[in-house]
Amino acid sequence: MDLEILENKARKLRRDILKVVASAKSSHVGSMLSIIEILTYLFYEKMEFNRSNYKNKDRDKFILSKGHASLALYSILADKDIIDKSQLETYCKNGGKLIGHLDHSVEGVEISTGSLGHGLPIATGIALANKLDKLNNKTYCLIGDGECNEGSIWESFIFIANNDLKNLVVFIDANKLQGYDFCDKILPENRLINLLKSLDLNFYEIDGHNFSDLQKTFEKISSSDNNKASIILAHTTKGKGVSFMENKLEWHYKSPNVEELKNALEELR
Ligand SMILES: Cc1ncc(C[n+]2csc(CCOP(=O)(O)OP(=O)(O)O)c2C)c(N)n1
Ligand SMILES: [Mg+2]
Repeated sequence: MDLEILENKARKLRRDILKVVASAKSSHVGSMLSIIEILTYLFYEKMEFNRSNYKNKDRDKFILSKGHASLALYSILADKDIIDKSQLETYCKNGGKLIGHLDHSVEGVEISTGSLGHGLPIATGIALANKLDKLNNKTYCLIGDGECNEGSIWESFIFIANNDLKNLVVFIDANKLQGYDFCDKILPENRLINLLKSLDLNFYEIDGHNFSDLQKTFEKISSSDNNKASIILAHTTKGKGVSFMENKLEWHYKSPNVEELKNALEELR
């Protein structure tokens, strides 16, 4: 793993996202910035996912269950030339194909998401189907901590625990915030963690902005000798990388004005 390459890529993705969100005057920039290291690690280090193989049946699959962070994935697809780079400029604009919630009609997108609680059940089904087909691939799914308030997430976890889905890795983006408040004011994180531990799956807690943590966790996953799925609770910061956006509720919905964009890009030089 080349740390410098990954860090440069993460910075580039953050810059691309900020410019597009500012131009579109759209929401959810904080939700995108918290998952950049996880996505960078998966798409540039871990998964086999590129222009030549992304349509193969036996490729690794990635499901972004928190589909309101769609632009984070679209930016990677543009960076990998799977969609046209100029398409990013049409994001959330009239007549554009890249809408604010993830859309599977876009090349490289597995399923449409945005209604919270749907991505994990579908990822679970994909992992089960791939296991039955004896494919040697993995399915990765990324859900939000607020999204864990959805009942369908827990139906999925119980099903996952009962079905030996070793080929499934679920990330929880624990950025401590959801749409209208801090998660702890709604359902405290320690309850969530206790419930996750009770599932008896492979459970890891990491710093979700630390590439070495990500790498070490995947080493543990590949050396584990059981058939269980893995859950990685990644502690992250909403708005990560832009000091005035970090851990601030308003950046769930707000988009940066000209001055704010300039200051944000300055921090990410
Ligand atoms: C079923 C459903 N209810 C409500 C919403 C509106 N909504 C969009 S994002 C969001 C907050 C999600 O919080 P979290 O999962 O923690 O993601 P974060 O924004 O922190 O990345 C809400 C309530 C939705 N998209 N789907
Ligand atoms: Mg959250």
